[in-house]
Amino acid sequence: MLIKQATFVGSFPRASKCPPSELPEYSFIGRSNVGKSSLINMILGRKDIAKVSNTPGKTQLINFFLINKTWNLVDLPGYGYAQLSKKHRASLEKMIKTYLLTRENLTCTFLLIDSRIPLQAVDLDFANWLGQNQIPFVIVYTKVDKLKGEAKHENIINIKHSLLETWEELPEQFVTSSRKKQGRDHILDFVEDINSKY
Ligand SMILES: Nc1nc2c(ncn2[C@@H]2O[C@H](COP(=O)(O)OP(=O)(O)OP(=O)(O)O)[C@@H](O)[C@H]2O)c(=O)[nH]1
Ligand SMILES: [Mg+2]
Repeated sequence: MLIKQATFVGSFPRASKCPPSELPEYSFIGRSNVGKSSLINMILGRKDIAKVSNTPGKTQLINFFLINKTWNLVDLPGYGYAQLSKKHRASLEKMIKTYLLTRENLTCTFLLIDSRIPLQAVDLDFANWLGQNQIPFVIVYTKVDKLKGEAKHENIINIKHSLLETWEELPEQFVTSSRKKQGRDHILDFVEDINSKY
C-alpha cells in the first residue's frame, strides 16, 4: 500500500471524546518507550507526525491519524511507566482499556514488544487481557536493529516461548526496526488485506 496521505486528526483525552468513525481502525499499544510513535512514523513514511521522545511517557492522549482517507491509525499512550504516580498510571490504563473495549470500528491492535529484552510481566498481562476480552491483536517486535548476530533470533524465540506458556498459539507477528525501516511492507500489506475485507 502506498501512503498517499497521512493527516493528524487530533489528540483526545478519553474514548468517549474520540471522533466517531466508520473506517477500519488500527491502534498501537505497548510499554512506554517501546517505540510506538517511531514505528508509526516509519510506517507512514513521515518524519515526525507522531511525537517521539527519549523520555518515556511522552504520549498521554489518544492520537488519531487519517490515512489515505480510508483508515484510521491510533497512537495510544504506553502502559506500565513506573515513574508516573499510581493514580496517574491507573487513569492512563483506564483510558486505554476503555478505548479498546468500546471502539466499535477497531479492527486490529498492534501490541509492540521490545525485541531486545526478555518478555516483561506487564506485556504478558496486557496480551492476556486482550485475549480475555477478545480484542483482536497482532504482535510487533521493535528495535531489532539493536540485536546483533545470534541474539537477533534467540531473544525473539525466547519471547515466543514465554508467550506460549499461557497462549496455545500466537497471532501474526512482525519483526521491525524503525531505524532501519524494517517490517514496513509486511505491516502495510496486512492492513491493506484487512481493509479490503472490511
Ligand atoms: N535503535 C532503535 N531505537 C528506536 C527504534 N524505535 C524507537 N527507538 C527509540 O526509542 C525511544 C522511544 O521511542 P518512541 O517512539 O517515542 O516510543 P513510544 O513507545 O512512543 O514511547 P511513549 O510515547 O513515551 O510511550 C526513542 O529514543 C527512539 O529513538 C528502533 O527501531 N531502533
Ligand atoms: Mg509515543
